[in-house]
Amino acid sequence: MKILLVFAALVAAAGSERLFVGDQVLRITARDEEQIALLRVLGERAELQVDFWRDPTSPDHPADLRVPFPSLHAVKIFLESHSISYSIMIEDVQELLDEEKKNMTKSRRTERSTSTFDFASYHTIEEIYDWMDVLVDDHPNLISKIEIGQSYENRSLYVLKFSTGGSNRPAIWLDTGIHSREWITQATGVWTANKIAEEYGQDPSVTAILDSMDIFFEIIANPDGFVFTHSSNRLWRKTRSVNAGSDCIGVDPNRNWDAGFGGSGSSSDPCSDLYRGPYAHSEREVKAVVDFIQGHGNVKSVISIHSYSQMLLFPYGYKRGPAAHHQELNELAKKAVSDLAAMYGTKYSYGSIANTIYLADGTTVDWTYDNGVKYSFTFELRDTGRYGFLLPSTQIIPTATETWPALLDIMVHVLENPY
Ligand code: INF
Ligand code: ZN
Repeated sequence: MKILLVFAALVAAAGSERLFVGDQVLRITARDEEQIALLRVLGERAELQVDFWRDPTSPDHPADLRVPFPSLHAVKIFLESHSISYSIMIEDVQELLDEEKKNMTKSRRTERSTSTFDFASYHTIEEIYDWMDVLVDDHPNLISKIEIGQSYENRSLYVLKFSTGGSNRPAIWLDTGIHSREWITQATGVWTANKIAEEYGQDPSVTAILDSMDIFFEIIANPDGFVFTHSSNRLWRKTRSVNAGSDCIGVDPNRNWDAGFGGSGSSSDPCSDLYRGPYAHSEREVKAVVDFIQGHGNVKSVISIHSYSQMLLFPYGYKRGPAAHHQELNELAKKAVSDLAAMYGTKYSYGSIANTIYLADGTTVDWTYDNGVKYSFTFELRDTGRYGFLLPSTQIIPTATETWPALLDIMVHVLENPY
């Protein structure tokens, strides 16, 4: 087994896959604003190449930081010398990546012999796009696949359309995977799309929803990034567009929307993971959704799914003041997280983006909300940091299963509260 792993590492190295041998993820608890400021300084030291999985924001909200092996010593000395407390969440990032890869290979073998899609495994873009065609073939009167545009690297941006007829019915939009490394989201997207298909005609709520509304589901909202997470760097978050005047690649597609674009909750540095891009909607992956939602004109709810942190969030992110429908969104979020927790006890926090995590400008749901979509929500799925973006595939089905009642709560509320 050891030999196999060494072999796998060599194969990976022979390709151009980035390895994370010895990298650790530290959970850091800053005790005051001064320590938070020190953590920002740490993040700005480019030579350390640290990667904030969760940003330092407030003393009651710990930061998660991936530290490359060569920087570990310096970072720990820095933290200790400033008396900033931390614990080690992930001892060796590469070990989790090796495990993840092994599980994908194992699952692929059983899928080949049984010709069934394994919802409990992570998949490549080819596997997911092939599965979409099978789903459409199996439900020709309910589901169709539409292409809303192409990515920067010219991949199709596919959306599954669930519709039982009518013309331009009120619609619900769902997206997963806009941040490519958040693999639990695309996996939850696949499970959920399948669930919607299975439950139409069975579950009274799903049936009622689809008898008068359409659902649009973009499962791989950032295909270039997703391919890159499989081929080259498992922890890639952004798009893959080339930035003029910089060697750094990509834009944060959750800072690129025209809602408070360019504020303090994003970066103007193309090398940052929070780079907002040269102008709003510069990213084809974002512009395609903007054009779709505007062209449709009857989208009543947008649910944009991220990970990790276990939160259900709603506007605003670019300002602290409450949204006009704060009360209603807050009540609905409260019910949704309570129904989610009822399944396995998984605890979610909820509230506006700015007051629950941090000020963030140019985000999806702020743009949709400001453009007339009252029911705009963002989920942050499991976990709270034990595995972070590297959530084991054994948690895919539990995560998707517990999220389902929360999604249904929102969709039923949209159905029952036409506007
Ligand atoms: N975190 C938040 C981010 O984009 C998620 C988020 C969603 C922020 C909506 C603001 C609005 O910074 C992640 N995952 O993407 O860790
Ligand atoms: Zn995200």
